[in-house]
Amino acid sequence: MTRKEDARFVRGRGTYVDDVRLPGTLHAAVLRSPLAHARITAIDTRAAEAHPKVRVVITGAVLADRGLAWMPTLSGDVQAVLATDKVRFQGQEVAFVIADDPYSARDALALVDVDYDPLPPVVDARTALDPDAPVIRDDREGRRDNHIFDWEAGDAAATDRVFAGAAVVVAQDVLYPRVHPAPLETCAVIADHDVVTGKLTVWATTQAPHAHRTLLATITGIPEHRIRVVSPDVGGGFGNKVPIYPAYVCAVAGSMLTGRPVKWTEDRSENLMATTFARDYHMHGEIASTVDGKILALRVRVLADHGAFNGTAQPSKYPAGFFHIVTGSYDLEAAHCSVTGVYTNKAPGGVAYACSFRVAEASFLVERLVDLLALELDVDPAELRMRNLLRPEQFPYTCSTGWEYDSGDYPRALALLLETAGYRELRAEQARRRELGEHLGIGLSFFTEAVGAGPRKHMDIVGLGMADGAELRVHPTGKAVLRISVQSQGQGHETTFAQIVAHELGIGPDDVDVVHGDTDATPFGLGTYGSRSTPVSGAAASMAARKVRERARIVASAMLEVSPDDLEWSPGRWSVRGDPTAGKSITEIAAAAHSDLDLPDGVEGQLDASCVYNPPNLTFPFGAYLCVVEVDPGTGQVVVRRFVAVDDCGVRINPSIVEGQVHGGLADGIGVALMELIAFDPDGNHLGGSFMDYLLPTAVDCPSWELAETVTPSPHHPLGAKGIGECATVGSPAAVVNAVMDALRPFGVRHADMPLTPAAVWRAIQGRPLRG
Ligand code: MCN
Ligand code: CUN
Repeated sequence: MTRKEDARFVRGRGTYVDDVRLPGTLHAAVLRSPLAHARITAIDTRAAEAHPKVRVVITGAVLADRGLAWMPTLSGDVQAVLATDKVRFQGQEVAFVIADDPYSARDALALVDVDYDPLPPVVDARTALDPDAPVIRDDREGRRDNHIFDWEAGDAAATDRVFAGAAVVVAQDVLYPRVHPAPLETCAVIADHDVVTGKLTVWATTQAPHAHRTLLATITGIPEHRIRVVSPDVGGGFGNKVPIYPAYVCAVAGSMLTGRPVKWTEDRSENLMATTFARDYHMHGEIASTVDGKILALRVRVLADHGAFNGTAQPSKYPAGFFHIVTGSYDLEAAHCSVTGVYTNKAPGGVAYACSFRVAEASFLVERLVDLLALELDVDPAELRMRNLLRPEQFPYTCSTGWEYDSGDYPRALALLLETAGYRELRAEQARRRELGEHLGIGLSFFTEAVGAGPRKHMDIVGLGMADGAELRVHPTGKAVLRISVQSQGQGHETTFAQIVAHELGIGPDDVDVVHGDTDATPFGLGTYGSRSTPVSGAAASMAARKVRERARIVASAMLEVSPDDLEWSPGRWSVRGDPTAGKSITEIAAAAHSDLDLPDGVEGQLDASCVYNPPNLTFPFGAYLCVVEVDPGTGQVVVRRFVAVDDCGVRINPSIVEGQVHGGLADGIGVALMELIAFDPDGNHLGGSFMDYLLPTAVDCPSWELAETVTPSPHHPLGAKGIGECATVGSPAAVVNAVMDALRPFGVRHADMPLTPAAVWRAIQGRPLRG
């Protein structure tokens, strides 16, 4: 089925926040810090306020008077809404200017005079804990360092014992650099506070409208039932639109101050400089094995750069997200990982960009280590993986860091990959080409993803348990409307969720409309990230539809004057067991449920049903990827020749949407591996503030993807589906980097950090690798 929403998108009829026009709207612009670390000694707003079109200039002091200068982050920290004491990263919000039009607001920024007293910045996370490092968060009571948290998983002692006895140990420092989700639509908001009713309506481009409503209530003190968050069409999220940003709070404050709607739209540089980044993990990994390549254990230490405020968006018990899935797809005797989070003078946030809460970093590290082990043992990396993958009979499998993998057949996926790619022939071609002095590289990766957070007992964000609601209304004519808590940013929920209901009720997907992105019109839920929509909300939709089906059975039994137990279901119809001609369709039953029929007990009239789905576990999709590159040693240029991907996300609701998700994620992987980087100079100046500097992959950089699939249903999801949205972004960077390292093997290169730009590759060949 093709995507329902594309009919409006390809006609330019989508409605994004910027398309929302409210009468009397004022426009805002944000004044940002030019320095990475400085004390603010004075702010003079008089000239800006004198601008004929400026209505209000909001500073930290104005917010402080209303208790709004600081706001909670998603990780239990606080973040400055507008700086009062210091600025802590370049691009930090200092003042919010509201004017009659966006151009005047921008112009007036130049009229705000801020005196800064520069402080030395912490730019390299590896120096953040030095005793003489400048203290970034001197606002924190009793804390005089840049330390945020220490966290560990696994059994350290058992792991040390296995390492002590292991014949082979390979170690490597691996940087997963800071990258950015960079959605095409930047962040935007319109806040409209009605002074008469006290109702606040916020149009925002968000992935989690309900969570934002709760947060806005907490921050502003406006009662939650008087807040409505509307997230219309969203032009890409990739995690960038999970948090609340300071300008959103300023827009609310601005609307309360002016009594008018206040609109703010970020530009590209602001988005790249100041909104949530991804990764920035300095990892040290060790892998232990026997001489014949049985992998025994993994030991990992991480230094995590969280920027100036700890605003990572992940379940609160997991400060390093799901990084402890670093054991990957292998059967290990022991594993231990520890993560230390530090503050630096960089933009806050973290985790975003199709990462599944740090599975991206974990998966990249273990797949690099396995390749390095193959190099050390001089065995084929495919062979080494095949020998060590979990076997199907081991599922459900509890790994040494505590995850319970629900289902999988890993050897089958790897075998399919090798066959689809023609692995043996590829290796033969590589050998031939090497003799000609050409540098073909073949890289593999195998990943296990963990998506679909909760269960709510173990997982919450700011105290909100991770479960999702769905409400299904069936109209008298049998047409249905599904209301869901998750919010599509391009994933096609209007199509797939209609398909889920259609499948359960045996009606056409065109007979089901999906409503999302409006807190007044949808049930509460935690929203779309961590590829949780299908595993959690999809399950809620399915269970609500099954309740409708059961209700329909009772109505049908009254219509047919038989016991409900004597009815059997076939798609779209309840009929008398053994007599398929005596039956009633869902459409007939819906009409009867709204009619003057005497309804039996258990049906109040109508067929509507709802469900709050609390997942029993995450789902664990997996995949095997292979990348073929050619490297020009003269220039360091890498060209991706082929990319073969086998994905298993359980039952696929819409195969073409799944393929689209995989295509996008593979492109992300090429971007991260070869070109994307948020870099800083030693003063903390941000060096990637436009798409000229922050390179995104285009079609030219991508080969024609070669996809294959296996289907291992999730045993606990009602439809057997697992999430797919982030799989390819998680799994693909390792395949690309492993391919480049394979190509560089004749030069004795073992490892080089991403992004493998021509300069980085050339330096690696020269034996002088660029270091993060
Ligand atoms: N699907 C399916 N069968 C499955 C699994 C999924 O048909 N077995 C369908 C789903 O029903 C849905 C799509 O594939 O239409 C993705 O589903 P899912 O894996 O549940 O992921 P989410 O919908 O929760 O999307 C979130 C995920 C994340 S976290 C990021 S980041 C990301 C991604 O999706 N951001 C995206 N893909 C994106 N795609 C687009 N176009 N834009 C983004 O911002
Ligand atoms: Cu980690 S980016 Mo997605 O979960 O929104």
